[in-house]
Amino acid sequence: MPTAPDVQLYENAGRSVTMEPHQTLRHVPLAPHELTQRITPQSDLFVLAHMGVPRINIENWTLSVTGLVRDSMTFTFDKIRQFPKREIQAFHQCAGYPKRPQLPTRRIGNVLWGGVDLKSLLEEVGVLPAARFLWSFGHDYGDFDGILSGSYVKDLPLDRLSHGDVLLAYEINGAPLDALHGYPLRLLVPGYYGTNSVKWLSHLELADRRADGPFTTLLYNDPISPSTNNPNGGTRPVWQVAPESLIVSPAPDAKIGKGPVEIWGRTWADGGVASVDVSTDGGRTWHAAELGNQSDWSWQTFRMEWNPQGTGDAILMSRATDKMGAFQPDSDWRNAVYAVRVTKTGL
Ligand SMILES: Nc1nc2c(c(=O)[nH]1)N[C@H]1C(S)=C(S)[C@@H](COP(=O)(O)O)O[C@H]1N2
Ligand SMILES: [Mo]
Repeated sequence: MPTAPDVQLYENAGRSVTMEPHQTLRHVPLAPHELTQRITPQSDLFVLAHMGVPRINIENWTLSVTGLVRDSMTFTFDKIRQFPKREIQAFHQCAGYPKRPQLPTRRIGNVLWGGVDLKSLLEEVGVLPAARFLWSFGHDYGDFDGILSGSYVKDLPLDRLSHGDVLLAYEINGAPLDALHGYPLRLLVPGYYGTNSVKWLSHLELADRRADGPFTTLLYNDPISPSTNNPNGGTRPVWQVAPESLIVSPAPDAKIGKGPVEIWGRTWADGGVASVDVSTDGGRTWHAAELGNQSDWSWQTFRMEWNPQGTGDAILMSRATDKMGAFQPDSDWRNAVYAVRVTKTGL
C-alpha cells in the first residue's frame, strides 16, 4: 500500500483536530434538472471530503504562510477579516472520482463567494521571485482509498494569480462557510476544478516546484494519449475546468406537447464559453442556442426554442465550446455531452 511522503506528515504533527466523520464524505449533488436556481444554496451544494470533516475551534485556528517569502507570517481569523472583503460569483465543479476521469459525475453549482483576495495577503508576506507554486494545506488528515495523509495538500501555479479573483473565502452566499464547505477559511480558485479549492486551510507555502503529496501526484493527474508530437503521453494536472453544459429543462422523461417548447440549461468553462449548440435528434443535427450573461466566473444559461414534430421519443443534447475552441466530447470523459430523453405527445 502506498504511503504519503514526509511532507504530508510534518504539517499536522502534534495538532489536535477532531474529524467527524473520519472517512470519505460525499453529498450527492442536485441532478441537472434540479439546477433551477441561479445561485445554489449552501445546503444543496454537493460536498466532497476525501478523509472526512475536521471540526475547527476558531479560538485555536490560525493560517501560517511560509516558504519562498520575505517574511513568514501567521494570521488569526480576525486579522484575515481585516483585509478588504471581495465577493465573486463562480461556478464550482468537482472533477469526479480522481482515478476515473472518464466518468461524468455532474457535480456542479454556482456560488457567491466572499473573502480576501489571495494577492493582497501575499503582498503582505512578499513572495520571492523563485516561487512558482502555492501549496495549500487543509486541516483534514487520515485515509483516502487506502492512502494515508497527514493533510490534504494541493498546489496552484502562481501564473493563475495574474488572472485575478483567487480568494481565501470565509463566506458562501453571504453566510459563513459551514463545517462541510470549509469553515473557517478555504481557498477558492475560480475556473479550476473543486479539488484545487482547499477547505479548512491551515497553512500556505510558496515553493519552486509542484507539491509531492498523494493529491497532487498519485491522484488528480489525467492521462494524456500519446501522439506524434508527444509519443510518451504523460499526465496533466486536473486544474482548468473543461467546457460543459447541461440541459435543465425539459427534465428526463418529460411529456412534451405541441411547441414551441423552450430548451434551457447551464454552461460553464474556464476562460469562458464561446457557444452552445443543441440537438433534438440525438446528435444528428445541431442548432446554435442563445447564451445568457455571465457575472464574474458564474455559469451562464443557454436557451433554444423547439417545435417538436410528430410523436414518440426524442433525444435532446447540448454541446458547449470554449473560447479556445475546445468542445465537449460525445462520451467517455468527465465533461461528455449530456442527453435527455423526452416523449413527444403531439397534443
Ligand atoms: N481540505 C480539503 N479540501 C478539499 C477537499 C478535501 O477533501 N479536503 N475536497 C476537494 C474537492 S475534490 C472538491 S470537489 C471541493 C468540494 O467543495 P465543497 O464540498 O465545498 O463543495 O473541495 C475540495 N477541497
Ligand atoms: Mo472533487
